[in-house]
Amino acid sequence: MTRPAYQFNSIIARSPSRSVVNGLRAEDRGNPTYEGVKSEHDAYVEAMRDAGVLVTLLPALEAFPDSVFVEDPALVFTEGAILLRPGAATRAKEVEEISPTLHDMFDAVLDLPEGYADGGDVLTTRESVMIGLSARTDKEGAAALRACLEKLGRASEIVATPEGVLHFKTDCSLLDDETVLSTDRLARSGVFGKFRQMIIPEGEEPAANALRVNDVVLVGSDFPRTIEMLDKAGYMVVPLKTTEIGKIDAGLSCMSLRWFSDRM
Ligand code: CIR
Repeated sequence: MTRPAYQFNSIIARSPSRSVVNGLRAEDRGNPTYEGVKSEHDAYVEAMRDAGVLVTLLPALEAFPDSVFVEDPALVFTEGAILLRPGAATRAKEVEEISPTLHDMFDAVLDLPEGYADGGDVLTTRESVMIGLSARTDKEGAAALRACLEKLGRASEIVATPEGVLHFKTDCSLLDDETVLSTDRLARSGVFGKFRQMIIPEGEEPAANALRVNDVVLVGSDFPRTIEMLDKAGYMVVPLKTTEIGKIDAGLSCMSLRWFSDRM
């Protein structure tokens, strides 16, 4: 039996830069403060350690406001890493910045050869890797990514992200190997046919970007009805503040690359 898709012993995170206040956003709801993002990031790293993972914390990169969101320029698995081609021009060079770390930590490091793909569009489940098409991940990138995943022995499928939603995982997360947490708009598209689905209460859509790590589910603390729903369903919820990163369209998966390393 293969290991659960949410079992991790290692993550890579990157400290936020002061320039994070200029992070990309679809709609301007005011700049986040650096201090606020830093404190949300510190609590996240601490929660990860408490969940039992070894944290590799990379230094802040002032030239890249969104570089704290390390999930987007790469993908990591026990079998190896893939350097992606982020769909936002200001984020493209984050790949070069994370590349040396991945080459140090993984035996196999593949490069996406063409197209565009962001890690935020990729949901790893036990059976397959779901790749959501979005404004950041195009068909060419998704097809090239499938080929890279095949080299790592991973089955994959290409799915749609609802119109106007930044990333596929903006609207969903894995709760366990049989269950996803999803917004109603994404669930209605039928992509999660094989899964049990828990639907985000109306008005708390940003809570969908939660994160299962080992025994716990990290959930934004601004979303009490989602927390209550998961708690009642028996999940061990760790609420974390995401108010500041939420202003630049980020949630809990964005701030780490997670994998089970068999080097440990
Ligand atoms: C961006 O637009 O790229 C950042 N402001 C937010 C990235 C969030 N990343 C993620 O959901 N994986």
